[in-house]
Amino acid sequence: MNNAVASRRAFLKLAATVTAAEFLQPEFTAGALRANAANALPEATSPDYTLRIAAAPIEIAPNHIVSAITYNGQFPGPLLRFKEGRQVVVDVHNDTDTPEQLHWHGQFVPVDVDGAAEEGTPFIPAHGMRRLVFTPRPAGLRFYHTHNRAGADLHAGQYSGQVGPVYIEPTRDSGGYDREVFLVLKEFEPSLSRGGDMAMDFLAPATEDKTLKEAGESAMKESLARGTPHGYEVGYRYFTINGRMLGHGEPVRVKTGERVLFHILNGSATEIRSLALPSHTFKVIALDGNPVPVPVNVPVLWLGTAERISAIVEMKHPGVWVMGDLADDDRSHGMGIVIEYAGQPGKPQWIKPKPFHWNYARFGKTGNTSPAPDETIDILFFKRNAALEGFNEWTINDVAFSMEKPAPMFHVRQGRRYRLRMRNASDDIHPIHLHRHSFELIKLAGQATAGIMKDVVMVGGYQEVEVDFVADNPGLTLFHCHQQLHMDYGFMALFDYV
Ligand SMILES: [Cu+2]
Repeated sequence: MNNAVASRRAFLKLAATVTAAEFLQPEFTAGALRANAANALPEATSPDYTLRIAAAPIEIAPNHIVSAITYNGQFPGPLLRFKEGRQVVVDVHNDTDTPEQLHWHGQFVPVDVDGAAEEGTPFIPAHGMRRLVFTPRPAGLRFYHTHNRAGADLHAGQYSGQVGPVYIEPTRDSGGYDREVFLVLKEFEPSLSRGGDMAMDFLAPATEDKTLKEAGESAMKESLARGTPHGYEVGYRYFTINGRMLGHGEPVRVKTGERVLFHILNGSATEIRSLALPSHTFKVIALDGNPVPVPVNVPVLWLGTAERISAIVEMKHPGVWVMGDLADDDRSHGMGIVIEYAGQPGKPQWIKPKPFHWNYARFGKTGNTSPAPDETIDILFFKRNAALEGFNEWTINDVAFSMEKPAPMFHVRQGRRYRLRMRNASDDIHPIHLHRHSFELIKLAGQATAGIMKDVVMVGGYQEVEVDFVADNPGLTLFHCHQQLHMDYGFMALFDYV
């Protein structure tokens, strides 16, 4: 245990049980307190944070209340601020009837803390608790969320309210901003439909792979020819930022000349989100919490499920604005937040931005300057249309993941650098996540890049994406699409260290 934290906790504990006179005696030195903490008091240590999983009403607009499973009765869950490298104690109580998993997304934690049953993390028992002790890293915007399977139950898993932000403060802050604002994007009241309307044409480069397209389209054609309808998709009725529909939460109040650092998290179970602020640009400084090599200004942000963007907005166009999703329907059902300059009257204005393509490589170093991998692993994503009671089944290298036989598919050795060559034979965009590690973007639909470290990457329809990771955190490691409907129906695989 970190000594500073231990002695502070021990101090609080002892301060409560000894009189002031006793406390002033010389044997109560820092050393004695530390020894006490190490030997006698570990179980009595109070946690840095306590999270309680329980159903609670969430008022997403005045008199408009949804019921959700939450952390500490609120949505989003409380912002947890950690210091990089300083050990923390988090108690997680589960007041529901369902065993839970709390996943520390984007952190390099061991398997028993990570929060994925597939890796072997113990469940937080129904009406029980687990104490988690770990060292937060790396610095930046992370988050925590449930890792339960939902399947066809749209009240379960990440469809409900179990999402909260984590900010791990770096040992040195680069500064350059006046204040921070955290935004969590999340939909409520999901329902199943046949076919969706998700934006598909925003990713750049747009280069599709002919072989992948032929494979995907012919499989789809055969399925439809047999009379199978399209597999289910999920849609939502209400859209929120920080748990409030557009116009019904506190606006972000700003002053002219301020530089506001927005930490934005897509907490959706299934959706890709966009965000624009009319007359302003976002200077993207970090993707998935990790500083980018080339911070540049962009007019629009796109975030796949579970992605995070940290971006500075210089407030230099006074007014009252809607920062919102480009999709009119989603924005008019709540996906936005008002940005209000001091002393500016009037209704919030929305102006549709010019078409803009999202290319991660914009923030990376040009060309392929990354070290060569020790090994390349080929990974093929495939959709079996409506194969599981109307739900699409997803395979990785022809295998749909199942908890009945969760055998690791990929084997790595510690210290080696692996290139994952991901090929997507479906027309969906998949936000692909690797647990307990970060990866470097190497090639995006044919375009080389370097230096961008992420833990989720959107792989476009019929596209190929390459990422590298160093096997430096032994233990079972889950690799999956972060779209709940996809991961729940096969789109997962395990890495093990051999
Ligand atoms: Cu997916």
